[in-house]
Amino acid sequence: MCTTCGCGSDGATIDHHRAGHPYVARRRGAAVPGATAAAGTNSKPGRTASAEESAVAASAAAHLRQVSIEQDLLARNDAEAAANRRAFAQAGVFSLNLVSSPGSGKTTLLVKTIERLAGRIPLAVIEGDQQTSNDAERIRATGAPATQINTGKGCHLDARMVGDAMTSLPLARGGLLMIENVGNLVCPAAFDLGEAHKVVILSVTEGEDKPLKYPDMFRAADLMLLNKCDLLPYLEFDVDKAEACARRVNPDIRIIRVSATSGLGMDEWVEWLAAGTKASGANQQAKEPA
Ligand SMILES: Nc1nc2c(ncn2[C@@H]2O[C@H](COP(=O)(O)OP(=O)(O)O)[C@@H](O)[C@H]2O)c(=O)[nH]1
Ligand SMILES: [Mg+2]
Repeated sequence: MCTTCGCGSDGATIDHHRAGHPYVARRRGAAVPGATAAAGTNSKPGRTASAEESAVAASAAAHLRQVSIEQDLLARNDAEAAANRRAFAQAGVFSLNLVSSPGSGKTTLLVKTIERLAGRIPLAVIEGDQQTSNDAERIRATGAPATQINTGKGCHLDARMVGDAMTSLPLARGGLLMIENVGNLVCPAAFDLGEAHKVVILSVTEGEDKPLKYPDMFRAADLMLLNKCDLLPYLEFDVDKAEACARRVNPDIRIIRVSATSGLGMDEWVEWLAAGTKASGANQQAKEPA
């Protein structure tokens, strides 16, 4: 269950492509632990609570239970994210979590990025969508390995899904793992996958004020790619205003203006990726005994 919208993740499936058959994500641990927090009724001995008092007590108990479930859920996700992060560090892999609304151009950007990195950096991709393996197929068409996660009714990837999916992907030292999250500017902000950075993609057809409307996501991201800049001549979109909105919620966010289709800004993005993979690979090598 998602803490934000209450959606479930029990129906998630992972297509371990190389295994040649769909794989149902294994369930580690128990289902969401039932919270048993009980609220006191504040009643005195010998006095029966009024209907209003009972309703207030029931509402308080429900609220406590909800808070407790959310804490359990996020704590469990954080533990699994920490395990993923250790695995990435041990493997010397630079991992990114690409988040955005649907249609901002994540898969197109990935395809173009893979084409530019060909022969330079070993990489793999995890694709997240509610249904279909269309995006994994688009990635595989480039020659890169990709695993598709279908979240069913779920609106975000969680650390468990990523931990399971990466078992069937080749992760080379000094390599790159790019995770395309489910298109959603809300819930993926709350779920750490163990990634080095969240990269938020905003496209110029979405409106300048999206960072103000969905601040959690822009606060959680270290880099914003402002995509589809090739369309600017045809739109009333104020780039400076969009960037100012992003910096209002996250003064440290780095921003690169790009167009996946025209190639604008792609050199800067690719160099950012290359620097990250180099640092991740070098960090690990430094820890290995000579
Ligand atoms: N004009 C333009 N269209 C783009 C660009 N990037 C993606 N698109 C288009 O946007 C649509 C959604 O792209 P897709 O990569 O599927 O988005 P995703 O849902 O975020 O993965 C497709 O029709 C793409 O061709 C871009 O830089 N410029
Ligand atoms: Mg996509």
